[in-house]
Amino acid sequence: MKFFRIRLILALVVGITLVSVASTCFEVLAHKHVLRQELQRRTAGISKILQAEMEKPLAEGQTVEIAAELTRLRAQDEALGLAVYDMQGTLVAEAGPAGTFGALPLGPLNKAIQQGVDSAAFGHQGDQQWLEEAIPLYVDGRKVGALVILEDASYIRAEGVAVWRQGFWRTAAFVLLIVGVTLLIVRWFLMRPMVRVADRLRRLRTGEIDNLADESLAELSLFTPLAHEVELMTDSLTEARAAAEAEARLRDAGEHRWTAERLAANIRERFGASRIFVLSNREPYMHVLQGKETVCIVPPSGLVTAIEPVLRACDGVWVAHGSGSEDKQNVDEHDRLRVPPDDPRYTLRRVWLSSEEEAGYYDGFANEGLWPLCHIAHTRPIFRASDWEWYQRVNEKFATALLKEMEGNDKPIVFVQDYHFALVPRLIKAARPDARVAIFWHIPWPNAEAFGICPWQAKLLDGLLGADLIGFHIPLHCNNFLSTVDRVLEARTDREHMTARRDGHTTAVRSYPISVAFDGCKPERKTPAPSHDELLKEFGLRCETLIVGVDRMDYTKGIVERLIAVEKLFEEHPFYLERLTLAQIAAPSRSRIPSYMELNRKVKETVERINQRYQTATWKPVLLIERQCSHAEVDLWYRASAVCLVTSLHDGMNLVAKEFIAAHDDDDGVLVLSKFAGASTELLDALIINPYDIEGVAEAIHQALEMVPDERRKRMHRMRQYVMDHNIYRWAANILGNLRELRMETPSTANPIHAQLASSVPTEESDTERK
Ligand code: ADQ
Repeated sequence: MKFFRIRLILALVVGITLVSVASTCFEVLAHKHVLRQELQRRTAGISKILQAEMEKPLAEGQTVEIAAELTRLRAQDEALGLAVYDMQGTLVAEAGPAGTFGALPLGPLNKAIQQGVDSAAFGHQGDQQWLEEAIPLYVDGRKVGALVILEDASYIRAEGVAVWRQGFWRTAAFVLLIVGVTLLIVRWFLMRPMVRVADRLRRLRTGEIDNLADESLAELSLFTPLAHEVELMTDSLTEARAAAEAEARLRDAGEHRWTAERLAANIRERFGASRIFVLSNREPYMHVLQGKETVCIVPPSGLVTAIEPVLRACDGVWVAHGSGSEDKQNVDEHDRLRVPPDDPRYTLRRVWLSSEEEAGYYDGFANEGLWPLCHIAHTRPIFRASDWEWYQRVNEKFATALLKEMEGNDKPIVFVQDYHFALVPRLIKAARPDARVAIFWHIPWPNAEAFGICPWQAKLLDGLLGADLIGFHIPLHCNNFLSTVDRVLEARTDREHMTARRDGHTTAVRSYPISVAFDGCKPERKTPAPSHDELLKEFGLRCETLIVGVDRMDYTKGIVERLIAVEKLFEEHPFYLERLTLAQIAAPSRSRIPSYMELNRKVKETVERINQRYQTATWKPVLLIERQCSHAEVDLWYRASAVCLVTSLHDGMNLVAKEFIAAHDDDDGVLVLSKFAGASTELLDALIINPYDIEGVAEAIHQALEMVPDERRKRMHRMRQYVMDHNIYRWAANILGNLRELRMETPSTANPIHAQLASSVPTEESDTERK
């Protein structure tokens, strides 16, 4: 540090001095130049006046008069000397210190006499400096001699010296000031933050991590990339330490809870050289514009949380639609990039879709056809032949991209996501029989009659049966799927082993309830839950109790039914007026589709109606927040809310229910949950409701609000334990583990592992019974 300071001071002194000397030198030269020009101009002016007065006496040979006149003029102009010469260059008369003109160089004089032009030159002798100006003298247009004026120029040098002196003192002052300020800047803005960072890293190393999460590195903002890296390092070290401690705790307690690290280790161990390829419509990293800057964001999605540790562990490939506005500018020539951008571990391959492809495949067939087909929510599916064409073409396009990525990889593992890609498993398997292919269907599978509405159901089923493993959230969806296969295709289904066999290929059908990234390994939050007043302040509102609903704006989520149930609660229990607020956070979704536009209108209309009926200046029964929030924001609303309402008319699982439970580290809060959400099969301590029964929902909310704290805590605690044990890492480990265990068979061989996998799957349950 000492040497650094000395080196810094020396560098500053030398640098500032060199710059100052150079700048003073220019200043002196410029100043002298100006003074010289000024003197020349003044002398030339005087000589012109004298010229007229000398010409006549010279022509008449009045030498004495000339001398007298020169003496007078010299005194008047304070010139150093004046002299008149004849045409032979002989001194006619002079005024000035004796001998001055005899010692003069003859340059300007000769020029004036011989060439008849004005001429000037600076001369010096010892300390003396002068300007010599010579002008020709004429009589009747004939040259008769020359007049020479000597002006004192010594003051020009003196002024130059004065400028140098000033420059010296200025340089000295600059050096002192700049060195002082620099040392202060180094101390305040460099050393202090560095010492803080070093201290932070030391505390991290020694395990004193308690307060680190709350400390920001704002002081390091001057070095944004460094601060960012330190933040990342702090986070990953903190997480790694917490994970290691949690693992040790779990091992000690003989538990086998899944964590991201355990999942990664498991994948590395079990999959060896096999590479994993994931296909989904939504990409895990998206490049978008924020202001004028391109940023890489992670779209909120549970899938990224689950799949990322897997892909990181085996350096896999994720193929997805490149939907970010700046995505195309951020890929290589093969449309690939390495992600996560801060710590590249796997490859993201982006596939581009035209607006027609998106409209036909995504908006049309997937979201206006398959989505309402699979959800019994009384919105009629729309099947257009043109959309089906696009769906097939886009499935082929993604399959081609996937196959290209798989080239050179032996026995790859392929994990396809969701109803957007029903045809992909068959396409992959046909081209690469050595691949193990699984598809997870994130939405419900309805009963066979309902699915029969789809004109292309046989092709969809055939596409799906190309997979070795098909996953649904709950056993009911597995059974519905097998019933549909039975009814539509020539295939042999086996309910005991939960398989479907077609053209010599067996597909296992299993339930894997998806979940959230909650493993109890994150450092426990020390901050108390935010008060609802803090959250409502932004909207100018207040209340005593907050309840929350978080959904994509989708007609399957029962948002309108929920609002009407809350209105019913106020009718039945006016006690809650001015006390209770429902915060409904709704992310805009699929807003180009007419049924979604209609829902949006209906939700707003219902909120306005209820609010107009009951609201006061500082309170509203319903606060509608229509935007996509970050996970952190949603988490604050969950924590500040006493009750969470999940009123789906039909839902594969519903992650909001599990997120609410994971957020409540105070072991408090009540979940009101639709019996038509897959989550209701697992979260038995929630208050289970039928969203179509408005009075029933209103009463359940009332029951939730009145539940005694002890009961609330017991229920929440049990649900938290359950979600922790059945988290998203377990989900991913189970699917991929089962896929790995499937023995790849020749058409005639039975697959004994199916029996083993099927043992946990219950037998068929009637879909109609459940609804
Ligand atoms: P979704 O229908 O999207 O998923 P869900 O499971 O509820 O439904 O997940 C929604 C996710 O979006 C949650 O993580 C939630 O936090 C988030 N979200 C909702 N509104 C938000 C907002 N305004 N701002 C920010 N985030 C918001 C489909 C199926 C589900 C199944 C999942 C996973 O329909 O049944 O559970 O896939 O398989």
